[in-house]
Amino acid sequence: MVKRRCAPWVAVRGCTALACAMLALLAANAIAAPKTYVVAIENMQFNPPDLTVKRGDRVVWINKDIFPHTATAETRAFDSRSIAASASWSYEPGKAGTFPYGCTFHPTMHGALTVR
Ligand SMILES: [Cu+2]
Repeated sequence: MVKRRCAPWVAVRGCTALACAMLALLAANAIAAPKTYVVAIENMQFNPPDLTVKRGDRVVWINKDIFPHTATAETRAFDSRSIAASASWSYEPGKAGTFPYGCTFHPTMHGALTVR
């Protein structure tokens, strides 16, 4: 029979494989639950300009200006293409790294997405 390690807060003598498995599942869910982050595009700026997320999280760029913008990684790791006024674009990064990005329409606009 395989012995399993159990979390210390579980009564040592009462620890069963099932209890351990359930705890592990709960812990995994708590850690892995993806989050959604919003980057507002407003007044020709990305806000926040720098954002750090985890792989599998969702990032939503919302264009609050009255003209289109893009969120385009310098490496082209992601590219929203044109985001119309009042529209949004979402992206779920799958690769870790730091991705400087900008708007292809407005070269003064810069941001950075870091994925862990
Ligand atoms: Cu722009």
